[in-house]
Amino acid sequence: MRIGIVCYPTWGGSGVVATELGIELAERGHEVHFITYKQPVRLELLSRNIHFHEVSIPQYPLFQYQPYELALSSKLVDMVKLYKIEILHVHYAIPHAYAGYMAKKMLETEGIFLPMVTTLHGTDITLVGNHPFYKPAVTFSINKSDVVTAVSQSLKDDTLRLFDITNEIDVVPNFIDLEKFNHTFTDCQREMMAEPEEKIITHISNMRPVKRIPDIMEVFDRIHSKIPAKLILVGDGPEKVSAEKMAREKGLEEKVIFLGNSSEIDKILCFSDLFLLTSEKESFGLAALEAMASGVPVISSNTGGLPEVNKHGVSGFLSAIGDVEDMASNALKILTDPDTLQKFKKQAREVASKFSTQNIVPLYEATYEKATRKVY
Ligand code: GMT
Repeated sequence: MRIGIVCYPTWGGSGVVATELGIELAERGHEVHFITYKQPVRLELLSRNIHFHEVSIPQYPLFQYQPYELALSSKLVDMVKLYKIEILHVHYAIPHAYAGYMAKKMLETEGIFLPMVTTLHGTDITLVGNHPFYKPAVTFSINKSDVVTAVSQSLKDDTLRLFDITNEIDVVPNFIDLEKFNHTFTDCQREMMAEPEEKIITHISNMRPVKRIPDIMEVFDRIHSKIPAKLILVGDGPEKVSAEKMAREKGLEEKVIFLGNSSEIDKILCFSDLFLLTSEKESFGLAALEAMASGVPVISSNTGGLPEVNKHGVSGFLSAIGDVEDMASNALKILTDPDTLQKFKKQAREVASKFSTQNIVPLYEATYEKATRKVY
């Protein structure tokens, strides 16, 4: 099939999922066209089956806000016609589903019928999308999509609770390329990060308030007071500065390493012993799945879709949001006994294997077939 993918090209789960999906679909013989304002960060290599079309917005002094939806929908119309794109898959409802629907309607006037699949990722529903300023447009674009998918049952339930939905929603969980995270590096370069006796705790996110970065620092402080440990924080965002301040105030500046954004997540996870994810909201928790696929157990909050990914007592432990004492005690349960750590590492990988590319990508292909049947 010729598939158009619209996503956010920046660091962040929805863009990563869309990019990895496009790469996998191309490997399975589809022709994939990414249509977005920048080349997606994880799209390092353009192959014969992968194309990237940049959406540019001409700057005009009259506009206080540049009309991205307009530029995107016009670009979609052009690309669909030029490359004979057969299906449009938009990731993140705002504003992609809205722009996609406008493109669909414009194409219809020329007798071109474009099926559209919308994938809901999380904050487009739970944080931003239900703001009264956006809600009518988000509801409309979900209801007008030919097929709607959500990345977890929890996100589906939230969508049905928060919006007036008349459309069906299919759950298609996020997926992981297990091979990429099956560390075959002979040298994980652990010694660059920590002393041999130190355990390495990792957190990866875009460091927005929803991730509760102060909880990460509190949990680590409690772990560090009991065993030698280092904390590696990967990513960048508004909470980074206060995390740096907290590390200094707690006298942990030598023990907390800020790595910034990285495209070498697999290598960082290779030498990690434990992954922390303390979020207030998390529709799925792709970062937790990446950790599990690397054999890194996860200590997380029990919000949203996290219990669907991180199995309590198997791949790690779940705690109530903000319960840093429980999180630290669970972390120590795993870290202080080498046999327990090995057991959780193995189990984390086993749980992750349920979300393999091979298991999940065919579900997306099936949604494309379903959307096509709806339109024709
Ligand atoms: O919160 C993030 O890390 C970014 C955000 C996004 O929109 O890119 O992630 C959302 O989508 C990811 C991919 O489906 C999910 O794994 C994350 O759980 C979800 N984030 C939230 O729900 C807060």
